[in-house]
Amino acid sequence: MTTQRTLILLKPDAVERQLIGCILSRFEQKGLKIINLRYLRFTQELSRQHYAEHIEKPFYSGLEEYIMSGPVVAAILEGSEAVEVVRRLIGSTNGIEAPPGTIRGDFSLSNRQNLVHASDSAASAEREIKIFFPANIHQH
Ligand code: FUP
Repeated sequence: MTTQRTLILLKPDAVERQLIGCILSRFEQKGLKIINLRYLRFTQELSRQHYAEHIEKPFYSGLEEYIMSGPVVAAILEGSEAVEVVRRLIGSTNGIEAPPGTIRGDFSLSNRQNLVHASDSAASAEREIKIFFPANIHQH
């Protein structure tokens, strides 16, 4: 077992629906540690940086509009195999298809307003942690 860190975002629909505590609890109950946490708003520049792999996709403009539509919460989670464990906890992208018991499966009916982002690989986690927590990369 490898201890890993991963980056999660509670997206604008999660904040608007007052699900911050509820969603963070799911990760804490699993045994993952919240080792950093912040509240922020996406700019267009941050969206293009975070979602760089999607800029050319047809859904990008809608995705950007959504991610900038309200404040988000960013957190670093740490635990055994955290990247894979967190991806399993959130469920597949589309809330309609995500299995019951997953966060998206329990709380979302959308493939855009799906409440939470989580890094999809260790390399993505490293890249994304640096984006959202640039000052802290050497402190933990
Ligand atoms: P995921 O890794 O599950 O967050 O999903 P992707 O990286 O494939 O997509 C990133 C985000 O783009 C999703 F969370 C929601 C959004 N999206 C759309 O808005 N429309 C689509 O058709 C697909 C994804």
